[in-house]
Amino acid sequence: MCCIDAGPTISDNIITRNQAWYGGGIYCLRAQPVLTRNRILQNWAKHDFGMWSGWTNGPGVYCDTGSNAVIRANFIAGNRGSNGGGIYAMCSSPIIENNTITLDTAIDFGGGIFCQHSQATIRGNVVMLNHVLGYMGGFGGGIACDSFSGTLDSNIVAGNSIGPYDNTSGGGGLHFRLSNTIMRNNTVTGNVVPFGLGLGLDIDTSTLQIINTIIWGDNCPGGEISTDIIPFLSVAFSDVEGGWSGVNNFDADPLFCPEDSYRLQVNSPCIGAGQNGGDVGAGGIGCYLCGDINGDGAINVGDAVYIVNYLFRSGPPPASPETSDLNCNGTLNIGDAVYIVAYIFKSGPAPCADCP
Ligand SMILES: [Ca+2]
Ligand SMILES: [Ca+2]
Repeated sequence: MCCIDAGPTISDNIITRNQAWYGGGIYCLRAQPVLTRNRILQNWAKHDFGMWSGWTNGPGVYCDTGSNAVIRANFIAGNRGSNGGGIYAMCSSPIIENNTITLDTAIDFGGGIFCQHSQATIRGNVVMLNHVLGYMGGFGGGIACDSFSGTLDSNIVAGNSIGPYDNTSGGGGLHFRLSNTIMRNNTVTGNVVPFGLGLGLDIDTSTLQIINTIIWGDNCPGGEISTDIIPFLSVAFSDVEGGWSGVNNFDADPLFCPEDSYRLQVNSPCIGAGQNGGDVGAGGIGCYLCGDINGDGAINVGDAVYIVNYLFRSGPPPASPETSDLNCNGTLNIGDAVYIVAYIFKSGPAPCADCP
């Protein structure tokens, strides 16, 4: 799709396996579209033009000059290009919120999101398992920001990676260069840089204020945070593995729930440890019970009704996909509805009883 000088609402589409020089899935120029609830999957930014053939920018969504797109509640996965695997913004001001951005690949910057010469509000997203190849140095396995200003609030940035090709790479989770950013209530964890500067969070000549954020469990040789100009970095009320100087920071296992939602167990040290007694991190409190599809804390007929509504009547999605796959076959479908009915009414096996 291509939006030039336009402001359409683009919702509930599946946009998959397309290829373009810029913006494999959706390209915007001087546009103000609202993109919502789309599935933008496995698109490529690539051209095949003689000796210049190669990967290009923004394979999923590309916001080019003067685009103030609202990108909300989309599932953006498996896209591939040179920069900004899921979303690429250049000289634009997008609002990027409540999206799931996963399994996207970039060569150089921003496996999930890359904002360059842009302002953005990046809020409530799950940016997970994206990858930067980094043949000649790669930055920001999850999110990269270059000449950026904006806010990152309540995002989960987890399990993103760079490499393993070059030892000048940095920022398995996030990378900032020449940027001015406030980060509040994010969870940054499980990001990987096998070689190089390492680091969950790499900060190059930038002003960055980090509040109420978990930066923990990233697998990087240099530690959780790398920065060249420490005076412009302020970290407060945050849980940083290995510790970090600043007001009310701490270094303690955040006690994530076992279902990989990055929610916090009820005895987590992050609860109430934030500014003004708020919580630290993005994931919410309390673990999901396997089989509690509607997330009300109990397993009963309400959960059977909920999953049938979701599968057949466009009802809201389960509170946690992981704990709603009752028969543990990796998908949510009628089999799970049958399973919970059998458990409640026919003494069938307990939800997730056969899970590894
Ligand atoms: Ca329930
Ligand atoms: Ca299932």
